Amino acid sequence: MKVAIVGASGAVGQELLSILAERNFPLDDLVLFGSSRSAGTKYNFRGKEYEVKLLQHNDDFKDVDIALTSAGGGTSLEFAETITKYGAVMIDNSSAFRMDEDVPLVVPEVNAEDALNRPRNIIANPNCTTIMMVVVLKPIDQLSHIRKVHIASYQSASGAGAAAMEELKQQYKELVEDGKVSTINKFPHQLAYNVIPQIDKMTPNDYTKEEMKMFNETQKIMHSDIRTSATCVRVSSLRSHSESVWFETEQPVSVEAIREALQKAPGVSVVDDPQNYVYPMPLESAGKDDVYVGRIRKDLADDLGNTLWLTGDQIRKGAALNAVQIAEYLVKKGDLKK
Ligand code: 2RA
Repeated sequence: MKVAIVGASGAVGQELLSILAERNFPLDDLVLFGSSRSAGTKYNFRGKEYEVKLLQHNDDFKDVDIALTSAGGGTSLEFAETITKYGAVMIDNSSAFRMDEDVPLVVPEVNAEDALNRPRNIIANPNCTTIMMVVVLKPIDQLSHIRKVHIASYQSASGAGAAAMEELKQQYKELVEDGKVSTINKFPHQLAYNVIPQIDKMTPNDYTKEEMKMFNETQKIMHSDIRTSATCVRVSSLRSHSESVWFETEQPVSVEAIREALQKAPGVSVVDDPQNYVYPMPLESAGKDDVYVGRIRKDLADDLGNTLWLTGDQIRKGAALNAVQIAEYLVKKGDLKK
Protein backbone atom coordinates (compact mmCIF):
# COMPACT_ATOMS: atom_id res chain seq x y z
CA MET A 1 0.00 0.00 0.00
CA LYS A 2 1.26 3.43 -0.94
CA VAL A 3 0.24 6.48 1.08
CA ALA A 4 0.74 10.11 0.07
CA ILE A 5 0.75 13.08 2.43
CA VAL A 6 0.01 16.41 0.76
CA GLY A 7 1.11 19.33 2.95
CA ALA A 8 3.74 17.22 4.69
CA SER A 9 5.55 20.16 6.31
CA GLY A 10 2.50 21.68 8.01
CA ALA A 11 1.40 21.06 11.60
CA VAL A 12 -1.14 18.44 10.47
CA GLY A 13 1.25 16.89 7.91
CA GLN A 14 3.88 16.38 10.59
CA GLU A 15 1.32 14.89 12.97
CA LEU A 16 0.15 12.53 10.21
CA LEU A 17 3.70 11.20 9.94
CA SER A 18 3.91 10.59 13.71
CA ILE A 19 0.48 8.95 13.91
CA LEU A 20 1.06 6.64 10.91
CA ALA A 21 4.29 5.47 12.58
CA GLU A 22 2.81 5.20 16.09
CA ARG A 23 -0.20 3.16 14.94
CA ASN A 24 1.91 1.00 12.68
CA PHE A 25 -0.26 1.83 9.69
CA PRO A 26 0.16 -0.97 7.12
CA LEU A 27 1.89 1.01 4.38
CA ASP A 28 4.72 -0.22 2.17
CA ASP A 29 5.59 3.06 0.55
CA LEU A 30 5.18 6.71 1.41
CA VAL A 31 5.38 9.82 -0.72
CA LEU A 32 5.38 13.38 0.62
CA PHE A 33 4.20 16.44 -1.27
CA GLY A 34 4.39 20.15 -0.56
CA SER A 35 4.61 23.61 -2.01
CA SER A 36 7.78 25.05 -3.55
CA ARG A 37 8.62 26.34 -0.04
CA SER A 38 8.81 22.85 1.48
CA ALA A 39 9.86 20.77 -1.58
CA GLY A 40 13.27 19.24 -0.95
CA THR A 41 12.84 19.09 2.85
CA LYS A 42 13.61 15.64 4.23
CA TYR A 43 11.69 13.84 6.96
CA ASN A 44 12.40 10.58 8.70
CA PHE A 45 9.69 7.91 8.81
CA ARG A 46 10.33 4.53 10.45
CA GLY A 47 14.09 5.01 10.07
CA LYS A 48 14.01 5.98 6.39
CA GLU A 49 14.41 9.42 4.85
CA TYR A 50 11.72 10.84 2.55
CA GLU A 51 12.11 14.03 0.54
CA VAL A 52 9.12 16.32 -0.02
CA LYS A 53 8.21 16.50 -3.71
CA LEU A 54 6.66 19.52 -5.35
CA LEU A 55 2.90 19.00 -5.82
CA GLN A 56 2.23 19.24 -9.55
CA HIS A 57 -0.34 18.24 -12.13
CA ASN A 58 1.29 15.03 -13.34
CA ASP A 59 1.04 11.25 -12.80
CA ASP A 60 2.68 11.19 -9.35
CA PHE A 61 -0.49 9.73 -7.81
CA LYS A 62 -0.73 6.81 -10.22
CA ASP A 63 0.34 4.16 -7.68
CA VAL A 64 -1.02 5.91 -4.60
CA ASP A 65 -3.80 4.11 -2.68
CA ILE A 66 -4.57 6.75 -0.04
CA ALA A 67 -3.78 10.47 -0.17
CA LEU A 68 -4.04 12.38 3.09
CA THR A 69 -4.33 16.02 2.08
CA SER A 70 -3.84 18.98 4.37
CA ALA A 71 -2.60 21.93 2.35
CA GLY A 72 -5.59 24.28 2.45
CA GLY A 73 -8.87 24.41 0.56
CA GLY A 74 -7.44 26.08 -2.54
CA THR A 75 -4.86 23.34 -3.08
CA SER A 76 -7.44 20.61 -2.44
CA LEU A 77 -9.82 22.09 -4.99
CA GLU A 78 -7.09 22.55 -7.56
CA PHE A 79 -5.53 19.09 -7.18
CA ALA A 80 -8.49 16.80 -6.36
CA GLU A 81 -8.74 15.50 -9.90
CA THR A 82 -4.98 14.94 -10.24
CA ILE A 83 -4.97 13.08 -6.92
CA THR A 84 -7.99 10.83 -7.53
CA LYS A 85 -7.60 10.29 -11.31
CA TYR A 86 -6.02 6.83 -10.95
CA GLY A 87 -8.25 5.66 -8.09
CA ALA A 88 -6.46 6.96 -4.99
CA VAL A 89 -8.83 7.76 -2.11
CA MET A 90 -8.39 11.40 -1.07
CA ILE A 91 -9.00 12.01 2.64
CA ASP A 92 -9.12 15.77 2.76
CA ASN A 93 -8.61 17.91 5.82
CA SER A 94 -9.74 21.20 4.26
CA SER A 95 -13.24 22.65 4.22
CA ALA A 96 -13.36 22.56 0.38
CA PHE A 97 -15.66 19.55 -0.07
CA ARG A 98 -17.23 19.04 3.35
CA MET A 99 -20.76 20.06 2.43
CA ASP A 100 -20.78 18.58 -1.11
CA GLU A 101 -23.56 15.99 -1.36
CA ASP A 102 -21.35 13.46 -3.12
CA VAL A 103 -18.55 13.70 -0.53
CA PRO A 104 -18.98 11.88 2.78
CA LEU A 105 -18.00 13.79 5.93
CA VAL A 106 -16.70 11.25 8.39
CA VAL A 107 -15.89 10.85 12.08
CA PRO A 108 -15.24 7.11 12.47
CA GLU A 109 -16.78 6.86 15.95
CA VAL A 110 -20.01 8.37 14.57
CA ASN A 111 -20.56 7.53 10.89
CA ALA A 112 -17.68 5.36 9.66
CA GLU A 113 -19.84 3.54 7.10
CA ASP A 114 -20.48 6.80 5.21
CA ALA A 115 -16.86 6.52 4.03
CA LEU A 116 -17.81 3.54 1.88
CA ASN A 117 -20.13 5.62 -0.31
CA ARG A 118 -17.85 8.13 -2.06
CA PRO A 119 -18.78 8.76 -5.71
CA ARG A 120 -15.82 11.10 -6.25
CA ASN A 121 -13.40 9.04 -4.17
CA ILE A 122 -13.04 12.01 -1.83
CA ILE A 123 -13.77 11.75 1.90
CA ALA A 124 -13.81 14.96 3.93
CA ASN A 125 -12.39 15.26 7.42
CA PRO A 126 -14.68 17.59 9.42
CA ASN A 127 -13.70 20.76 11.21
CA CYS A 128 -11.82 20.07 14.46
CA THR A 129 -14.37 21.69 16.78
CA THR A 130 -17.17 19.67 15.19
CA ILE A 131 -15.25 16.37 15.34
CA MET A 132 -14.69 16.64 19.09
CA MET A 133 -18.28 17.58 19.81
CA VAL A 134 -19.95 14.85 17.74
CA VAL A 135 -17.78 12.11 19.27
CA VAL A 136 -19.34 13.13 22.60
CA LEU A 137 -22.89 13.89 21.38
CA LYS A 138 -23.40 10.63 19.45
CA PRO A 139 -23.66 8.30 22.51
CA ILE A 140 -26.00 10.80 24.19
CA ASP A 141 -28.15 11.08 21.06
CA GLN A 142 -28.58 7.30 21.26
CA LEU A 143 -30.16 7.74 24.72
CA SER A 144 -32.57 10.38 23.45
CA HIS A 145 -32.52 12.46 20.29
CA ILE A 146 -30.63 15.74 20.79
CA ARG A 147 -32.69 18.60 19.41
CA LYS A 148 -30.45 21.58 20.02
CA VAL A 149 -27.02 22.49 21.28
CA HIS A 150 -25.38 25.70 22.45
CA ILE A 151 -21.61 25.88 22.45
CA ALA A 152 -18.91 28.25 23.64
CA SER A 153 -15.55 27.12 22.28
CA TYR A 154 -12.04 27.83 23.55
CA GLN A 155 -9.84 27.14 20.54
CA SER A 156 -6.09 26.79 20.49
CA ALA A 157 -3.57 28.62 18.32
CA SER A 158 -2.84 25.38 16.42
CA GLY A 159 -6.20 25.69 14.64
CA ALA A 160 -4.65 28.55 12.68
CA GLY A 161 -1.56 26.47 11.78
CA ALA A 162 2.05 25.93 12.80
CA ALA A 163 3.03 29.57 12.13
CA ALA A 164 0.21 30.75 14.41
CA MET A 165 1.53 28.57 17.24
CA GLU A 166 4.93 30.22 16.79
CA GLU A 167 3.28 33.64 16.72
CA LEU A 168 1.60 33.02 20.08
CA LYS A 169 4.95 32.02 21.63
CA GLN A 170 6.57 35.07 20.03
CA GLN A 171 3.88 37.38 21.47
CA TYR A 172 4.54 36.13 25.02
CA LYS A 173 8.29 36.55 24.45
CA GLU A 174 7.78 40.13 23.25
CA LEU A 175 5.61 40.88 26.29
CA VAL A 176 8.34 39.66 28.64
CA GLU A 177 11.19 41.34 26.76
CA ASP A 178 9.60 44.60 25.50
CA GLY A 179 6.39 44.90 27.52
CA LYS A 180 4.31 44.99 24.32
CA VAL A 181 3.39 42.81 21.36
CA SER A 182 4.62 43.78 17.90
CA THR A 183 3.99 40.54 15.95
CA ILE A 184 0.35 40.17 14.86
CA ASN A 185 0.08 38.36 11.51
CA LYS A 186 -1.85 35.14 11.88
CA PHE A 187 -4.59 36.39 14.23
CA PRO A 188 -6.76 39.48 13.72
CA HIS A 189 -5.69 40.82 17.15
CA GLN A 190 -3.11 40.16 19.88
CA LEU A 191 -3.83 36.73 21.38
CA ALA A 192 -1.37 36.66 24.28
CA TYR A 193 -3.19 37.81 27.47
CA ASN A 194 -6.36 37.99 25.36
CA VAL A 195 -9.24 35.98 23.85
CA ILE A 196 -10.62 36.69 20.37
CA PRO A 197 -14.35 36.00 19.76
CA GLN A 198 -13.92 35.39 16.05
CA ILE A 199 -12.56 32.34 14.22
CA ASP A 200 -12.59 32.42 10.42
CA LYS A 201 -14.47 35.05 8.42
CA MET A 202 -17.76 36.63 9.44
CA THR A 203 -20.83 35.59 7.39
CA PRO A 204 -23.91 37.74 6.59
CA ASN A 205 -25.88 36.38 9.59
CA ASP A 206 -23.14 37.61 11.98
CA TYR A 207 -22.05 34.05 12.80
CA THR A 208 -18.50 33.21 11.70
CA LYS A 209 -17.73 30.53 9.12
CA GLU A 210 -16.35 28.39 11.98
CA GLU A 211 -19.69 28.68 13.81
CA MET A 212 -21.65 27.82 10.65
CA LYS A 213 -19.37 24.80 10.11
CA MET A 214 -20.54 23.54 13.50
CA PHE A 215 -24.19 23.99 12.52
CA ASN A 216 -23.97 22.38 9.06
CA GLU A 217 -21.35 19.69 9.62
CA THR A 218 -22.98 18.38 12.81
CA GLN A 219 -26.25 17.77 10.93
CA LYS A 220 -24.46 16.02 8.06
CA ILE A 221 -22.28 13.76 10.25
CA MET A 222 -25.06 12.80 12.65
CA HIS A 223 -27.72 12.51 9.92
CA SER A 224 -29.86 14.65 12.15
CA ASP A 225 -31.95 17.81 12.29
CA ILE A 226 -29.94 18.84 15.38
CA ARG A 227 -29.48 22.62 15.58
CA THR A 228 -26.35 24.16 17.04
CA SER A 229 -25.63 27.74 17.97
CA ALA A 230 -21.97 28.43 18.75
CA THR A 231 -19.68 31.26 19.72
CA CYS A 232 -16.19 30.18 18.69
CA VAL A 233 -13.36 31.87 20.54
CA ARG A 234 -9.58 31.76 20.08
CA VAL A 235 -7.74 31.43 23.40
CA SER A 236 -4.06 31.14 24.19
CA SER A 237 -3.85 27.36 24.59
CA LEU A 238 -1.34 25.94 22.15
CA ARG A 239 -2.79 22.76 20.65
CA SER A 240 -5.95 21.66 22.44
CA HIS A 241 -9.43 22.97 21.83
CA SER A 242 -12.08 22.99 24.58
CA GLU A 243 -15.85 23.48 24.43
CA SER A 244 -18.67 24.19 26.88
CA VAL A 245 -21.71 22.40 25.49
CA TRP A 246 -25.36 22.77 26.55
CA PHE A 247 -27.75 20.32 24.87
CA GLU A 248 -31.47 19.58 24.97
CA THR A 249 -32.82 16.08 24.38
CA GLU A 250 -36.34 15.03 23.34
CA GLN A 251 -36.82 13.01 26.57
CA PRO A 252 -35.27 13.82 29.95
CA VAL A 253 -31.89 12.07 30.39
CA SER A 254 -30.15 11.75 33.75
CA VAL A 255 -26.56 12.79 34.40
CA GLU A 256 -25.86 9.19 35.49
CA ALA A 257 -27.10 7.80 32.15
CA ILE A 258 -24.98 10.32 30.24
CA ARG A 259 -21.89 9.51 32.29
CA GLU A 260 -22.40 5.77 31.77
CA ALA A 261 -22.89 6.19 28.00
CA LEU A 262 -19.77 8.33 27.71
CA GLN A 263 -17.69 5.91 29.77
CA LYS A 264 -18.49 3.20 27.22
CA ALA A 265 -18.11 5.43 24.13
CA PRO A 266 -15.16 4.89 21.79
CA GLY A 267 -12.69 7.78 21.67
CA VAL A 268 -14.02 9.39 24.86
CA SER A 269 -12.51 9.54 28.37
CA VAL A 270 -14.56 10.81 31.29
CA VAL A 271 -12.60 12.82 33.86
CA ASP A 272 -15.23 14.18 36.21
CA ASP A 273 -14.77 14.75 39.93
CA PRO A 274 -15.26 18.50 40.19
CA GLN A 275 -15.68 18.52 43.99
CA ASN A 276 -12.01 17.49 44.09
CA TYR A 277 -10.87 19.90 41.35
CA VAL A 278 -10.77 17.08 38.79
CA TYR A 279 -11.88 17.91 35.24
CA PRO A 280 -10.10 17.71 31.89
CA MET A 281 -8.00 20.67 30.76
CA PRO A 282 -6.31 21.49 27.44
CA LEU A 283 -2.81 21.15 28.89
CA GLU A 284 -3.62 17.53 29.72
CA SER A 285 -5.45 16.58 26.53
CA ALA A 286 -2.58 17.91 24.38
CA GLY A 287 -0.77 15.07 22.63
CA LYS A 288 -3.51 12.54 23.49
CA ASP A 289 -5.99 10.75 21.22
CA ASP A 290 -9.27 10.83 23.16
CA VAL A 291 -11.76 13.61 23.66
CA TYR A 292 -11.92 14.23 27.43
CA VAL A 293 -15.22 15.10 29.13
CA GLY A 294 -16.05 16.47 32.56
CA ARG A 295 -18.35 18.89 34.46
CA ILE A 296 -21.36 16.77 33.40
CA ARG A 297 -24.44 18.23 35.07
CA LYS A 298 -28.09 19.27 34.69
CA ASP A 299 -28.82 22.50 32.85
CA LEU A 300 -30.43 24.79 35.44
CA ALA A 301 -32.18 26.78 32.71
CA ASP A 302 -33.74 23.90 30.73
CA ASP A 303 -35.69 20.91 32.13
CA LEU A 304 -34.69 18.78 29.13
CA GLY A 305 -31.13 20.06 29.14
CA ASN A 306 -27.76 18.92 30.36
CA THR A 307 -24.34 20.49 30.04
CA LEU A 308 -20.72 19.36 29.89
CA TRP A 309 -17.19 20.46 29.17
CA LEU A 310 -14.86 18.75 26.70
CA THR A 311 -11.31 19.11 25.50
CA GLY A 312 -9.20 17.37 22.84
CA ASP A 313 -6.00 17.75 20.87
CA GLN A 314 -6.78 19.88 17.81
CA ILE A 315 -3.96 18.52 15.64
CA ARG A 316 -4.65 14.89 16.53
CA LYS A 317 -8.37 14.06 16.93
CA GLY A 318 -9.26 17.43 15.39
CA ALA A 319 -7.37 16.62 12.19
CA ALA A 320 -4.59 14.07 11.64
CA LEU A 321 -5.81 11.23 13.86
CA ASN A 322 -9.35 11.40 12.49
CA ALA A 323 -7.97 11.17 8.93
CA VAL A 324 -5.80 8.16 9.82
CA GLN A 325 -8.75 6.47 11.54
CA ILE A 326 -10.77 6.88 8.32
CA ALA A 327 -7.89 5.31 6.37
CA GLU A 328 -7.71 2.44 8.90
CA TYR A 329 -11.44 1.83 8.47
CA LEU A 330 -11.07 1.59 4.68
CA VAL A 331 -8.17 -0.84 5.12
CA LYS A 332 -10.23 -2.92 7.54
CA LYS A 333 -13.11 -3.02 5.05
CA GLY A 334 -10.75 -3.75 2.14
CA ASP A 335 -12.33 -0.78 0.38
CA LEU A 336 -9.50 1.15 -1.22
CA LYS A 337 -8.63 1.76 -4.84
CA LYS A 338 -11.72 1.83 -7.07
C1 2RA B 1 -9.49 26.67 13.88
N1 2RA B 1 -11.22 25.15 13.30
O1 2RA B 1 -9.40 26.31 15.06
C2 2RA B 1 -10.07 25.82 12.84
C3 2RA B 1 -9.06 24.87 12.29
N2 2RA B 1 -9.64 23.89 11.44
O2 2RA B 1 -9.09 27.76 13.49
